[in-house]
Amino acid sequence: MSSLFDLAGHTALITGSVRGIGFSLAEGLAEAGASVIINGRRQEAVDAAVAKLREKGYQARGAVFDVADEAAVAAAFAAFDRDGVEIDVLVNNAGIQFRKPMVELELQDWQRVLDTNLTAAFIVGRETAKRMIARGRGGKIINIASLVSEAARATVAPYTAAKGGIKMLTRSMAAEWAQFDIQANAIGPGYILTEMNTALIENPAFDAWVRSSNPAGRWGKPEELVGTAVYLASAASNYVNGQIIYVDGGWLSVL
Ligand code: GCO
Repeated sequence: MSSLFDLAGHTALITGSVRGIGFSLAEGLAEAGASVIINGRRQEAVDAAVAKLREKGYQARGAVFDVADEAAVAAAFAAFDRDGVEIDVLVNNAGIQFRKPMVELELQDWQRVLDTNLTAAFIVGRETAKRMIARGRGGKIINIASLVSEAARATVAPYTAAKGGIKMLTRSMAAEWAQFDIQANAIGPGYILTEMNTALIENPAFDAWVRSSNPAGRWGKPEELVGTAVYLASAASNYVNGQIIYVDGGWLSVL
């Protein structure tokens, strides 16, 4: 049974993985045997994250590029090609949040969130899938969705629109790439204790709302997403495609 979840010999690129959910997923995939590629926009943050994983004996390397910049993505993948790096598992995790009522929202802020949280998953997914198809041995794509892939919260419209798009992009990837033995699925985290959510965690009213809105009665922890990521990255999910698995304490399943 354990071989079903073994990632030894597989290389995983996790975008936006210098901290938070991305770093936890990178660490979990590395613990399952994968060689992981840490991505971020700042060399020093990427180097620090890689060093943390290497100190634990994991196989890790860094790739510094802005996932929303098509030319930067092309250059990064050209470097992977040159170095013989073959990505077997892609986790499209990179994401930003911007909270403001829509009537006050500037177009540039809307666009920046859509570029990073949705378009980047297309750009990096396209470059990854091209190579998976050419190699002929399939692969795994895991997109990070959200509760707001299903239901909206006021003041986070661009994030919500992007995460709704992630749901349907995941299904589009499945529709086009299943024939090449690529499985594209998503993880939908509930409210997780991450740096991006600090303002919410420290707001007593918001904290109370989160705790009262899910039957687990608490925030989730980044490491609680790892099991689902290892499942979707491994042979255990070879006949699963286009799905979102919600790791939300039961939030979306109850009134
Ligand atoms: C917010 C939060 C959410 C969570 C997560 C919930 O402002 O409501 O940032 O977007 O991060 O996406 O699933």
